[in-house]
Amino acid sequence: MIGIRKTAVTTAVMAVAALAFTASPASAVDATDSHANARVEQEVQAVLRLNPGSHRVAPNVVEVDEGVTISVPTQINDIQNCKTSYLCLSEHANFGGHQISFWKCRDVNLGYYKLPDGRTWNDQVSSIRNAQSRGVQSRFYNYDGSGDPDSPSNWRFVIALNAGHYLRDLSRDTSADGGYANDKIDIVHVC
Ligand SMILES: [Ca+2]
Repeated sequence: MIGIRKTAVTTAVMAVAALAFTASPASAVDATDSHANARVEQEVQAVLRLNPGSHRVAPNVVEVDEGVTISVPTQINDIQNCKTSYLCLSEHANFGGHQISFWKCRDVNLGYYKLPDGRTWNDQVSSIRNAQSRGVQSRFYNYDGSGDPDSPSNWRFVIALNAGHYLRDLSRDTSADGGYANDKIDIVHVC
């Protein structure tokens, strides 16, 4: 019984994931054209100001570090795109809110990057899409609260996500270090 259910869920997840990665809503693309509204502009300027060394790469996207981008939703309830070969972490469940995305294999401390309202990205992630190449696994960690946050000896494993899959609501996914994975991730092992 359990085996059958697992198979069904996996198939459904892969089908929806494929849709999510290929779908490119016309409205979202149009809205990121030269007509970015005042809120988008204000938030982009805040991201630029709060993340030293960053630069704008699209009307609603700022590259804050090599291979790391922060994007603001063009419409409040937009589901942002997650481009092929990117790992995309969203502020809200169902891929809503602001997004921080990665395309370079590295370990990233989310505490170094800021949302437009000044919060750091650690403890904020609620959903994840992994649109990297097949066979790649991303891993996510929680800083244990003491010692060097950049030292893996101070990280606790939370959850992993293979390429081609997503987690749409981390408040429903258990964390390997106890409790649930929502608003907990601090460190991202992109690949
Ligand atoms: Ca944490």
